[in-house]
Amino acid sequence: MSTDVFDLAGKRVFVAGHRGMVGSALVRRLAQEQCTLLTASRAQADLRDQAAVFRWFAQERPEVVVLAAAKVGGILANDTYPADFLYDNLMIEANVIEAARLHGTAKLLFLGSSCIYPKFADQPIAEEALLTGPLEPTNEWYAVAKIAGIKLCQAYRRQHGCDFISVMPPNLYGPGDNYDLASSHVLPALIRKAHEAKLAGASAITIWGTGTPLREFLHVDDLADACVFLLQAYSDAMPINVGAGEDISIGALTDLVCEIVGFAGAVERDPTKPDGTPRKLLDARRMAALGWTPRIGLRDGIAVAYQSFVEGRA
Ligand code: GFB
Repeated sequence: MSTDVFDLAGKRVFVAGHRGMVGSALVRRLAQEQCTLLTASRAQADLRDQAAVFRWFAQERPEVVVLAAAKVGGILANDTYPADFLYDNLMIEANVIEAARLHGTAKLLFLGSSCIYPKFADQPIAEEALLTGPLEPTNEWYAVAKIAGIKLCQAYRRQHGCDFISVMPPNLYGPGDNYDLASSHVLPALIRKAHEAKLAGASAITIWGTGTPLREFLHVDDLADACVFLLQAYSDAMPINVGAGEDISIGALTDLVCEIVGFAGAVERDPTKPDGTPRKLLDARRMAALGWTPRIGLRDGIAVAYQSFVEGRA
């Protein structure tokens, strides 16, 4: 691995997907750096459209790209729309990565997900576990697209000498999250369910599955900080995990959210909904060895996310 520091100062930095939860956190974090921020609305460049992406890159010539644009969703959305999750993500990655090469982008950071690792990988999951076993079926389509993105970065590094890196976060949460119950991830769903039950004086909320799966949650502002750190400090074909260091069962997470929201009712389970993978705790030792660790604890992070959810509704 190269230990050269890549300097962001004075560079034109494109955040692809700036309206999403991750992209908007990156925009907030990059505002602290001495770089010029570039964004593209869907009307300016639909990232699934190769001609539009190539045109936009020819005009704007970003020197750095953070590829945070993706079709994302929770377990049910992944399971219901496999074609969208596979096609949209493949197109976005292929178009942006090839455009970055064509137009001489000096550094590109691709965002993956912990679901790229095998369903029954040894825990915590080291980067080397990639492609060592079958995937979790509920999100294999999304995972295959994200694995293709990692492989594109590795292939472009090998064939073209491009400094393209890949970063694997666990489940993310924070401001700008999706609170639509049919398509969201678990944490925003629990916040909304507990809040609405509290307001309605309901006696119970219902969660999906058994409540036993374990998940690791990282605040999106920690991820954005890690990405800025890695843009400057990491240059290697090996994807790198950015984790929170611990996981929690969905049942315990529900209790924590209910406590923060102030909902004291019962928790019921809907066994017709999928549990997904039993556990996906990332091994973040590579990242720690570089000198980066997360700062936002889960309880504090959920309290802030809940506050911004309430403000958003007001
Ligand atoms: O966050 P989540 O949708 O996705 O669900 P995954 C995590 C766990 O929470 C599952 C349970 O065991 C769900 O059954 N759960 C309980 C709920 N109640 C709810 C609820 O009301 N809504 C939701 N959404 N879940 C996704 C992948 O997997 O994680 C993506 O599908 C991506 O590809 C993302 O990797 C980070 O953690 O199971």
